[in-house]
Amino acid sequence: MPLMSLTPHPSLPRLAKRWCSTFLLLIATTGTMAAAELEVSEARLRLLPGDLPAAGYFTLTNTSEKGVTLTGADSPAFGNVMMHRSVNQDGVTRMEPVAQLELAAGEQVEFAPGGYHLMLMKRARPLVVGDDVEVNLHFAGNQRQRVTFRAVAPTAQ
Ligand SMILES: [Cu+2]
Repeated sequence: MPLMSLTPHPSLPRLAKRWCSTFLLLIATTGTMAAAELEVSEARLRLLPGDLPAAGYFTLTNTSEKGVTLTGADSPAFGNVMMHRSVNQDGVTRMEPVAQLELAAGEQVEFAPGGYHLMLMKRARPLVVGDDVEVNLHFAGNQRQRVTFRAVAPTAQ
């Protein structure tokens, strides 16, 4: 019996294809905006007990000279992040999904209780008040900006 048997080589085209898609993925996830173009302040994450979703609040200012479109967010600390808006209709407050939010040059938008908010679901790890949580804001044109949110108490505004 031969000690070494001839095993088929892994197909080169397949390897090349796999490498290419990895490479493309890297390009797609490293597109970050110049920090000067967008300002995020008061980024906070309001924790609720148990598995209840957390709410993300912040103020976003478009300091660039052209419009930007916020399209969503993700976070390594949560399985699912959605962009919502609370609306009051006939005395009843309900939430509706927000697909995207356009900010003209110089415009500022506030994510705050009673209005726009990020809804962060499926906590990937336990979080306590005072924790720093990374959140990536997504913008049209495959741009993203990493923001550190501070975890705050359920009663915080
Ligand atoms: Cu919500």
